[in-house]
Amino acid sequence: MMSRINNLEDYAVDYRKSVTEPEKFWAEQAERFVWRKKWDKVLEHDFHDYNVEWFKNGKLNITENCLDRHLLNRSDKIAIHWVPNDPKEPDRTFTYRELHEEVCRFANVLKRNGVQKGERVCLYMPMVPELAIAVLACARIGAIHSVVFGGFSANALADRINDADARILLTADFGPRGSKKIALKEVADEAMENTPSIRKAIVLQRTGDEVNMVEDRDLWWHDELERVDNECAPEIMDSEDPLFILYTSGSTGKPKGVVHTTGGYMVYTAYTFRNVFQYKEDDVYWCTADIGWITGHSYIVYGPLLEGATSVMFEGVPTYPDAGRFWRVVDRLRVNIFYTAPTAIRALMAQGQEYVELYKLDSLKVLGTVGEPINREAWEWYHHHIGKGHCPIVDTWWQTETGGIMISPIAGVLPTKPTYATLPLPGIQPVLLDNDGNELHGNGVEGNLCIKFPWPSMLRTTWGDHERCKNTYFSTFKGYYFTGDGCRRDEDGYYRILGRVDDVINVSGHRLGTAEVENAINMHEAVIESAVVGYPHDIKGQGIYAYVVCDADKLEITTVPEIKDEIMDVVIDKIGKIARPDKVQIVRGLPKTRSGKIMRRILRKIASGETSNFGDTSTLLDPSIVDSIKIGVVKDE
Ligand code: 6R9
Repeated sequence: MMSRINNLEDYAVDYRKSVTEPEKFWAEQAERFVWRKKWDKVLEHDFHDYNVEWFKNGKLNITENCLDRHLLNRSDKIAIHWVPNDPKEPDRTFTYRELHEEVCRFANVLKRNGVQKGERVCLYMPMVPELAIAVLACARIGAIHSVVFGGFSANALADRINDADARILLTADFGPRGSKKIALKEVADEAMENTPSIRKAIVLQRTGDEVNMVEDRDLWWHDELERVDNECAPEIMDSEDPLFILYTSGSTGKPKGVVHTTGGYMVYTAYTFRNVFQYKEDDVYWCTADIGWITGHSYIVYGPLLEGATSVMFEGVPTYPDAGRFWRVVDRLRVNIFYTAPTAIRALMAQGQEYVELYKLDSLKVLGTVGEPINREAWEWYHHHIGKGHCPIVDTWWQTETGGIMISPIAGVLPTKPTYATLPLPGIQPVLLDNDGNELHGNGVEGNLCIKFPWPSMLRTTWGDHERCKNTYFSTFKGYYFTGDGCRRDEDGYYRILGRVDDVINVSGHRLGTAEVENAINMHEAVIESAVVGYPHDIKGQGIYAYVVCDADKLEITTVPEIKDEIMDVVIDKIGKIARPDKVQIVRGLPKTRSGKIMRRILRKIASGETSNFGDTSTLLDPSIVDSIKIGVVKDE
């Protein structure tokens, strides 16, 4: 059996097999793991009345595969190397043996507090090792974890707890982030005023600052650990038992609880981690995401541990204490594989070269990006200044719902192309559909990105509402999983994600990707980033409205009207007159969610003259940005 894709031919062989004999292909991948009982059938599926089962009736525990399985050969290998927010505080490391012990102990804490198999545990934690430990402890005893990013508000937290009917909340006193401290316990207290299902909160002392503890409800993490031993046999789970719920925002309604199950998720996250990043036994891997997002679940916790990797886990932010923080950690820990988001790359790029030049970065072999389309300028900067021109960049396209990476280069194996996610991984059958649902064949086409065959880590349902899952993902195009993204397959058959389809604008009958216009605008040397939306236009159908963030230093030497003209010229130059923005507004920042996604819904409303009814804005990082944009809105001439 081929264990890793080493060259283009391996890729072609694996890919072909994954399409012609999918069950055989994935069974071979699954054989690498410990199963307490083998599956009866690899796959059963129905994309019409949505139902998918992988490794049916297989029995296993994912933590046995993440931890116990490595105790023979990797027990002293570092599993997690944790780097705290404050560089003066010491790092903490956990070998596979130590991590195994910590997970078993905390699993016993959960059991002691009455957590049963199948019950939901909500985690609202800083990026500390205890978060990863607690996630794995849930999986150890078959409880379903629901991690809520530490930046969400009390209301958002309460909604998620209530939707999942969680019984236990795991939290901490405070969460250090840059020069600030997030008052997690205080927010949790406020949330728990409206969460009748919560029986107990277990509170980690992270900073040691004083917090309010409610008698009979709140327990100290360290006290609880003293009451348990470190033996905990893994609960034997069915392949299709839920492993976790993770809430994600859609274009409408309240956040959905995306449900992932055990067997397929395990096989797919391990397979993709090993292949996409080409992880080799002694490599040090660092994913800068937060465990509160899917990237953290699949590529900080499960994927790397399943593969016995050494991972860096980072508590801080890219710009604290200065914009060289990432690169200092890379040099100090000799990081080989570095995986981050385009938004971070752009933020660091804007801070200037001097923060990069201080560091060697000679340990780096592979770079990755995830979460949004990467613009060409950021790609080139990452490639030249961080990768020194020799590290392949894996631009990984996937979603909370897909569980793992779907379209991506395989580092060093598939040739990369700036701004392209390139080709589907084995097992993934993407298709592009026109708006009437017809498959677009051949190359040089553009359409709605759908997937036509199941893959092991796809979402199984949305918590408590299977109809919603069917309606959101399987009803727009009958018989297909609809991603919500627009995509182009170029002349070479390479895939380029154009952004959410709801962001496509149509100007005088010409379809334009907002990302495409932004890429052009971002080429202006004074521009840090931009967001483009469509707004109703009497003559053209839709006009183009551009919100642009400029480098303050560069803005000083030219005037705002000059910059606006120059920006329009760049767009005309890069795409053509049809893409020329009708309105350009220089703004101090874009309304972003805490995960770095631009809330275009708000920008579209402002551009179309609305000043209220922005819907759910609970995920906004800095709501004051919205007000500042409203004040400066560009009116019709
Ligand atoms: C993993 C993650 C999913 C949406 C997705 C798409 C965008 C993610 C991308 C990308 C272009 C990439 N997206 N990766 N767009 N290139 N490499 O981010 O999950 O938070 O659910 O977001 O993000 O629009 O549909 P999630």
